[in-house]
Amino acid sequence: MLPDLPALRSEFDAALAGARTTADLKAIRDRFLGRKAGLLTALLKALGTVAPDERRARGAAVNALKTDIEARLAERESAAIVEDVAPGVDITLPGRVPAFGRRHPLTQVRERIEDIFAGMGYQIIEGPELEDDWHNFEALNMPGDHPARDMQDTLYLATPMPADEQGRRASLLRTHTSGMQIRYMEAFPPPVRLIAPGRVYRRDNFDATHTPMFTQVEGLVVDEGISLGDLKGTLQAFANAFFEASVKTRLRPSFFPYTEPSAELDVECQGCGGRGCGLCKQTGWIEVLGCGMVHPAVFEAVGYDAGKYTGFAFGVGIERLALRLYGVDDIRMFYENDLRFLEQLAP
Ligand code: 2U9
Repeated sequence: MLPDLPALRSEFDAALAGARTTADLKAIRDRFLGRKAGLLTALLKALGTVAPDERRARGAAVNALKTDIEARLAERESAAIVEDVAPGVDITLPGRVPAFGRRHPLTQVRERIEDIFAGMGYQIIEGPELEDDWHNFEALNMPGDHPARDMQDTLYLATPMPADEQGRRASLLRTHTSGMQIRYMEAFPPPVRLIAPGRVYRRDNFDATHTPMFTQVEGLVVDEGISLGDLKGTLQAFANAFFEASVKTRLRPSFFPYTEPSAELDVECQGCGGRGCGLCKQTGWIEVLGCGMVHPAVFEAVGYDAGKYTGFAFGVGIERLALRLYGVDDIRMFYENDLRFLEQLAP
């Protein structure tokens, strides 16, 4: 008695539904399609015993079932490999895309500046944010009556100490990273070629253009025969690298107590090519940094021979540069950690 085809089909359906691994499927393939003992193979062999007038229809039905079983097995066999790899887990599902973090725009700007100067052979030095009066002011040609030392501008720490030591040993939050260059020169003889990045503090309230903390990168080069030409050439090379173009620059006279002469470096606005736009407030120029030749009084303070050595220094405010670079109109945006803002400034 030949098994009837609908029963065979139901048995196959049930077996397939229960199969998970390639081994399960192989067992099903052997049972139904096996060359020697396969049920379908047996049915096809048995066609010879079927009455001639039924043989044609029976043959077609058996072949149709065989074709169907083959197709459905093949489909499941490719999927089952997946079960072998990770049972119970469908690894063909699209993966979850992890949320990628990114470096903060201020970090990107700082690292960009660091990379450029490191590429020119500069050391990168870092040091304490808590500074003393000597390193932050006195050694930088800012004596006791200098306005920048005023309580209005500088954040001092209440450190108990004898009144006569107040001035010299006062602890303060550094108002620039220049103290690091003083420390370096106190410890090492020339030549000097370094940058000092870091956070600095000023007694400001939050508004669109001020924060009580901001980030600087300062640079210092000291050797015999260092000239204003070296400063200009270095800053031009820096500006070209930073803006990835041969940019037009200009030096404007300025004043800092620790440099003489002093200047500010402007770069032609990359947004409008110097014609004037919102980014450069219609001036055609972007103010990038302050700089100058190191004041001889600074060399004297650290014990360098001011008759023998000259040097240049510069300072960049990262936030202010980033504001101009990205066309952001409120510095506070950099500190609010609003991803809608930060993601717009992704590289
Ligand atoms: C030593 C001698 C000289 C560092 C300099 C500037 C000019 C400057 C500002 C940029 C924007 C401060 O962050 S800001 O507000 N800085 O313009 N900085 S020259 O001069 C030095 C530093 C160290 C020993």
